[in-house]
Amino acid sequence: MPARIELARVDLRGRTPSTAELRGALPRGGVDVDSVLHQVRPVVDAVRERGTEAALEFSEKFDGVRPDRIRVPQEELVKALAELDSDVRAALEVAIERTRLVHSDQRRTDHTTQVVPGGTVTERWIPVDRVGLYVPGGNAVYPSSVVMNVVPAQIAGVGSLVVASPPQKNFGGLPHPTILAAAQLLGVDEVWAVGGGQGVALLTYGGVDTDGGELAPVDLITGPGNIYVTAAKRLCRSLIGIDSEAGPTEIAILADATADPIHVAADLISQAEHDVMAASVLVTDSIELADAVDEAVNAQMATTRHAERVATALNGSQSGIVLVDDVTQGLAVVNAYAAEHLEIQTKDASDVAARVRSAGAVFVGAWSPVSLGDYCAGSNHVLPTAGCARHSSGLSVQTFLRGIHVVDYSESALKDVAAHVIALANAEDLPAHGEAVRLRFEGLRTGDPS
Ligand code: HSO
Ligand code: ZN
Repeated sequence: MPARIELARVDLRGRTPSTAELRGALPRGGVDVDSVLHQVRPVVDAVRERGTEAALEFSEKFDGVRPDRIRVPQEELVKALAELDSDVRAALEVAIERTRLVHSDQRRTDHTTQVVPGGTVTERWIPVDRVGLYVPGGNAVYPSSVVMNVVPAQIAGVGSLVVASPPQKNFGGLPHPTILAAAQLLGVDEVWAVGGGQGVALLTYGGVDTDGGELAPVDLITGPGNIYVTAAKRLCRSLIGIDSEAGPTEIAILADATADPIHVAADLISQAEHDVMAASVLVTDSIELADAVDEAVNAQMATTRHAERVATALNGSQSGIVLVDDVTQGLAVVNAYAAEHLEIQTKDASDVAARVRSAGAVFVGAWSPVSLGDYCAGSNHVLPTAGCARHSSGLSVQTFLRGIHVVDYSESALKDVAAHVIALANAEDLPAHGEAVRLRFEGLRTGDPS
């Protein structure tokens, strides 16, 4: 039986904390990626130099299995889907359908702005050519994360997509069958059995498979991973793009006396289940609710499956209850904290939610728990953690697009603005910039051979 849960209390009532104090009110957990860079760098270097052979050696060393080949044969994908539990399949189909629905509305259209007569700037949105989606193996096998990464990439129009996931000893050196089934359901036919730092490196540099097939390098790698995967992404990021570095998951709940403590407790536990470093934070102006949530959390601990992990997360300094004067002060706290997930369980929840400025995703009212968003709301569950919601958004179609400005000016349109270009070029002591415009109209001034 795990220890009793004692959610730490931070009392801000009667105080007007500064932004810095608000941000510091709850310490954040995190992982020190820098500390493993020296271990991962030789792995990345070896794969760059020796390709697939090095990747297979590391798989043998770290995953305990050496797959016959990196690319999973098509028939294994078909088989995995055929053998997938029918309830899981039905649930994934609903998740895919709803996620597609929401993400379809994120498509961007090209737009041309007529700046002056004869002068236009067009913004073209072009999908990344080839994307690698990393999917962890090990304890956390999340087919839902395959959906959340693949759907926006497909809707963006990414033409070539590869899923990479560690080979599993128990599954004959293939990635976890649920991952294979999810890929097949989504129409992704290229799956590689390679994970860890070597997986990221192979996606970055490409290689030749054991049967001579090409393992083409990608342009962008998305998807979560452990500290070694994150370190490898950091090391490879000049060659490839990466999504943001995900930290431990977080849930903040802004609740008042109208909230149901049993629901609040269940939601706090739900995200704590991910990770001993997960953060579960209740912000409330009701002592009665805080006390009732404490009770409810401990009552629910008796039956929760991952009790040890949950207890460690909830008793950690990154989790707790913040007491505030009222909902307005509560909003200041949650906006400063900028949680990955924020639930609003107050009176007039939609109005309160409209005042949120920083959160990865907001869940409004009693019937929109984070678990819904993790799987079947249609929203994306790859969200900014560690306060990054102050400046970043979650994964979306936009992640997989590049906007290119196409500048098209006529002779007269350029001539009209030439003096301004020249003035700014001179002001920046870059006269050759100005000259490139001037000589188009006046010819060469010095050293002109004609
Ligand atoms: N809550 C996690 C995503 C997830 N939950 C996957 C269940 N499976 C981070 O947003
Ligand atoms: Zn979750």
